[in-house]
Amino acid sequence: MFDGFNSFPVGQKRILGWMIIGILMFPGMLGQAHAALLEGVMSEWEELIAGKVAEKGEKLVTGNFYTAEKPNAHGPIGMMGEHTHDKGEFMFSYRYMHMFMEGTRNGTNSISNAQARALVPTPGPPAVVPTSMLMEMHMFGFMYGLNDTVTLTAMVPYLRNTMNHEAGATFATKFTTRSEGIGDIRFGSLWRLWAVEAPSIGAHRFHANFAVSVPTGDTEPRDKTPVSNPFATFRLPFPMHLGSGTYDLYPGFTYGGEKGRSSWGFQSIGTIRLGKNAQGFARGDAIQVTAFGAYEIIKKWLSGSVRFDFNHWDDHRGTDPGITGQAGPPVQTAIPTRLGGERLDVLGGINLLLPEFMGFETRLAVEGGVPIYQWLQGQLETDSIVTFGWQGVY
Ligand SMILES: [Cu+2]
Repeated sequence: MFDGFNSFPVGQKRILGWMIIGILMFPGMLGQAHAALLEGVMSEWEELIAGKVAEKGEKLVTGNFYTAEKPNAHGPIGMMGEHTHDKGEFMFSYRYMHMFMEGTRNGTNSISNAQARALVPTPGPPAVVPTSMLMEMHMFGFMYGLNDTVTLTAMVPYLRNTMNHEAGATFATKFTTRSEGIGDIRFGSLWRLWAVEAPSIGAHRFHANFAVSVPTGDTEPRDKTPVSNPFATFRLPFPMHLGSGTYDLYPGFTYGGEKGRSSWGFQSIGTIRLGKNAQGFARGDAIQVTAFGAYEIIKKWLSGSVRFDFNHWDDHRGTDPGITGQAGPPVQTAIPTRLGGERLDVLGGINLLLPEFMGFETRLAVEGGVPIYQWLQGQLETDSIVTFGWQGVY
């Protein structure tokens, strides 16, 4: 996906990474007249649109990113960085994500445990087959409107992974492994680009997303398994890791629209891994493209949403000999060239806005869905994704 970028030497990538982080850290140096970065640059468009709405007797408003309090002023809770804040606003959030995977998929087909095992080459004992996995993530988020251009963001994840397996010639041995702990902490910023609105065309807002994650998550989790030495712990394969081990960049672009009780949005975010981690590999680069529509069902209280979320992620680059070189039967989740995939999910969501209390605006939201398309290379397929969330704006 980002092959051009991957061909850069690692040193250059590091320098590029630090340059971008540097830009992130000094948004205060902006002193331009417009809060939205592309205002003025887009003046020809603005004049064109202003002319159209003037025919209806309306005046075009530019540079307004503020949305009146309504439940769908924020996007579905499964999205992040989809709204910006005005200067001085704080937002705290907590999300709980529950993702359940069961059965193996190769290409777009579900396959049996015996077929999954046959995909894993082994000179010795037959491969272990993962049968299901639960990924739970608690996410603590923070947003702050530094000025009317830049919103700063931070996110601390806490993960718990549980994977069930079957092993042995007749799949008679069943066992579970777990990993749990803090994931990769992410720091970011949202940059307001351009906004226009008029009664007949609604509001249209554009911002850029930029974030970087630091490798705070464990890339060497261990647990006991009955298929190796039963008295020793085993280095768990890649999907059980709590972080990437690399500094990762997340550049992106977001558009949000609103008219009357309806709102809609589009967002695309990339994931670029800088270099390789201490174990000698990098997770695959990735891209996410998501689009939603929402409607305010009960005014000022409740909105519903439908979202399509597409994700593509590449295979790992390199491998970790500490995982692949272990004694015992092999497993599909330890093959780095089989970990790339693609998925399209459809999700339904509800946002609930509670009445403002002492200047504090509280929201509760839920979003859940299922994949409608999945392409994998002999890995566990996703069955369901649910996210609950709480947000408080002060
Ligand atoms: Cu926010």
